[in-house]
Amino acid sequence: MQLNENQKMIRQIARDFARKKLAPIAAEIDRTGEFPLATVKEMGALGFLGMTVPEQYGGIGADLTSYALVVEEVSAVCASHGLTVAAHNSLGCWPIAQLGNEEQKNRFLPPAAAGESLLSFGLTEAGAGSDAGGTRTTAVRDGDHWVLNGSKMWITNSHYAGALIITAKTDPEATGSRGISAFLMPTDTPGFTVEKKEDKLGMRASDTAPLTLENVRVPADLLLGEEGEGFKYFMMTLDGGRISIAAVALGIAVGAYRAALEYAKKREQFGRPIARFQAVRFMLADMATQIQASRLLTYESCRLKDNGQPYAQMAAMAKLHASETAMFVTDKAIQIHGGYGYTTEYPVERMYRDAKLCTIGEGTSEIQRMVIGRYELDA
Ligand code: COS
Repeated sequence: MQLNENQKMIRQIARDFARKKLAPIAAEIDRTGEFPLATVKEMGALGFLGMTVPEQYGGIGADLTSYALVVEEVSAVCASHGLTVAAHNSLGCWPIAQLGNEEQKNRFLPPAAAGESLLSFGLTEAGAGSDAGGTRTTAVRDGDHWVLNGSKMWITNSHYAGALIITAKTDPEATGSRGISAFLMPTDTPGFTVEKKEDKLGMRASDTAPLTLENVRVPADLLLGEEGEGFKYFMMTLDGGRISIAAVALGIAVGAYRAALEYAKKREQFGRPIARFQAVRFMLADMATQIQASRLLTYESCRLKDNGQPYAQMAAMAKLHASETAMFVTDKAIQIHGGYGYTTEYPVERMYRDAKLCTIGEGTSEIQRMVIGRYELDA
């Protein structure tokens, strides 16, 4: 893959930061589940939290490839940090930058890009996961406000968000995916509560929580885009989000591969490094091949999106392939480590647990196949 000088420089900055600042804390924050606010702020100072935000709103205004390189490098060392960056940029900043009016962009993007506070995306509900159109949260117009009631689940970054994009049904008569709208909601709005952080298998230091909305009054001028167009907006947002999760998954696979390769070269059995055995070498060959395929799909999605070409199917392919690859590679990385890999002494068991999220979040592998299949049949 050809990178320009700027992209190489950004990748190096992210790689150095991850090795210096994230490697020493990754195992500990996985154990405690503590959100790493200090290093997230440092990522803000480096510009990682405003990667896709245009410069006029305080961001870096980088191309998507540069952004994905940052997510990949960060995730290779600590996927909880990678997911925090990914959700903030692609689910928080991107829809505001694309769909917001000038006032909304000027208000919400600069603090988000500077890392003063995160942005979050409140879409999923207990009964509306894969069936995202099943949104039950309601928004009823009351003068110059909308009054929101309902609840959301699995919302990333919500305890540390300054504002959220919340989806709610604004037309109770509309069926299915119709009649849903998107709102920008500052998190200090009365009636809004972020509930207890979830205790998860992996991505343990990433912040995931349910939300409750009780008579939350949102000013009408915080409607994002057009009323009733919310479903399309979050489908578009998820198309891009899938590239981000592909980059997270790719990073996890790269991190596990690096660890397995290093271990295989050092670990001796039967009088020689295990990398000299064909059984191990074949595993490494399969891992490297799958990683390369994921990388090509992920960065091709970035290229298409940057060039304004259709990218939704490629993004779903990248997300599917990279997340399944992350599972495959982390599994093999543990196998290569043998008993040591099954302990918390080595990072590969954490990576294995982190990888699982990528096959579920922002559309399960089954949803990705559904999306890919639709494009095949419609072509
Ligand atoms: N971009 C823009 N518009 C889109 C779109 C996209 N990617 N996908 C669908 N739409 C539009 C359709 O064109 C259709 O518009 P009209 O009503 O004007 O015809 C409308 O949205 C409804 O589309 P569709 O009928 O395809 O919706 P479905 O309910 O069948 O849902 C899937 C389609 C399953 C693909 C969708 O619900 C989905 O992606 N689910 C997974 C959600 C997910 O990832 N959740 C995890 C969130 S983690 S933040």
